[in-house]
Amino acid sequence: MSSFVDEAQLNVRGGDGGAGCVSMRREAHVPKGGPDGGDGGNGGDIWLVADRNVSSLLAFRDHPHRRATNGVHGQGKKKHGHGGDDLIVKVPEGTVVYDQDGRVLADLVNAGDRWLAASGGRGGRGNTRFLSNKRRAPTFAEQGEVGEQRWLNLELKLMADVALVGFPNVGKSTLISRISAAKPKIADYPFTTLEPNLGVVRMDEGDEMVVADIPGLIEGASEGRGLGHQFLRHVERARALCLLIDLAPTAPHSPEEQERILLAELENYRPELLYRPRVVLGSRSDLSEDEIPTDIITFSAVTGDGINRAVGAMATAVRQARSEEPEPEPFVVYRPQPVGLTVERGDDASFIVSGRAAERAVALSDLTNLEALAYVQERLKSLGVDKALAKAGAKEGDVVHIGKLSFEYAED
Ligand SMILES: Nc1nc2c(ncn2[C@@H]2O[C@H](COP(=O)(O)OP(=O)(O)OP(=O)(O)O)[C@@H](O)[C@H]2O)c(=O)[nH]1
Ligand SMILES: [Mg+2]
Repeated sequence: MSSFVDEAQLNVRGGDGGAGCVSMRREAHVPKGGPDGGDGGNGGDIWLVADRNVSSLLAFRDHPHRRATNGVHGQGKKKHGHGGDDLIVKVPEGTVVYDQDGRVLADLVNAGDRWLAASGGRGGRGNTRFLSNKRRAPTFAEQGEVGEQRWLNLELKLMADVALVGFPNVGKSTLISRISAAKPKIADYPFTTLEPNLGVVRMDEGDEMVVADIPGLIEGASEGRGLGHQFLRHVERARALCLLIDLAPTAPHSPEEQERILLAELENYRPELLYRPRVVLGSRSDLSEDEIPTDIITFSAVTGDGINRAVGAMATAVRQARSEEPEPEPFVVYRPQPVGLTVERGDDASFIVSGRAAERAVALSDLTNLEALAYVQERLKSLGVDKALAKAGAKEGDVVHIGKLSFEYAED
């Protein structure tokens, strides 16, 4: 089945971490209480999850921003802030996620596949955590880390939920143009449609289904007549089938004959097609002059009569098909986190240190507080930053940058 490509941009932002609290215990009869500032909560993460009931990326077209909630700040009396809620963003099965440079980050093929799109910021630790023998009354706490933020490009490669199967000129393209945003060519002669058109059709409760308008089939299609195989190939990967029977008097066969021929062609091509959930609809009912067989739902795409019923019947077949499909094992896509420590030379002979832990230590700290600054230096040393700088050839007085922190290297 030719795939239908839909594209959208999405901006995701994890929640910010809450700040740690600086607080000292105050109690009657205890003149010098120790620190009791609680930690800030972590910001919420954003996950993209493939969902069978979402059929397009339309939801992102006008509203491309998604944000998870922030962590709450810590408080005195060792009260920790609540973490922010994770945000689940539903995308259609078959959504491929790219970064701004066109690299594939995730491929969410089956319902339940999930991918961490943006991590929430870590909550800052309260001053209680910086208590040590040397530091009896820490006057600093960590700030919350800002949530990860980025633009993603989403691309959808999807298959149809239901294929419209019928003789040429029965009104397949007219129907899809009426129930979706698809704009296929419509004309009063056979074989107007030569390539499938896909349209997203709204069902109830916000669910959507993808309908494929395919070229008309004729008797002998399974033996290759009228480009038969090429067209039948399009039917193959649809979850459900919708047979359109022309009720107009100009139809080349009676309604019963049309249904019989279409089923025979499908069976001849791939017998298993007969086991797909299917619905039979009578089209162009406004032109009909004869008694209509009562067992089929009829509609007119021109007058709109019976259209809702027709869509409802298609939706029922699609729901049945979706429920009969085995649930695939959900698959979690992890993006490897860059780890370790790297030291690079800047243009101006300075040194640039990067690495998650080191950058984090700097980002979380209030660098205007001398005690906090002393703590960061200790922390960087324990992470091996000093050694890495020495190894990279840093000399006394060279400028070093780590995130927002810049300082002069001192050999000790
Ligand atoms: N009166 C009436 N005419 C219709 C109706 N639906 C479609 N038509 C007309 O029937 C003709 C064929 O419609 P199409 O939608 O192109 O038919 P199709 O099944 O897509 O045809 P192919 O692409 O050739 O297979 C057009 O002239 C339509 O305007 C209907 O409900 N009532
Ligand atoms: Mg057509």
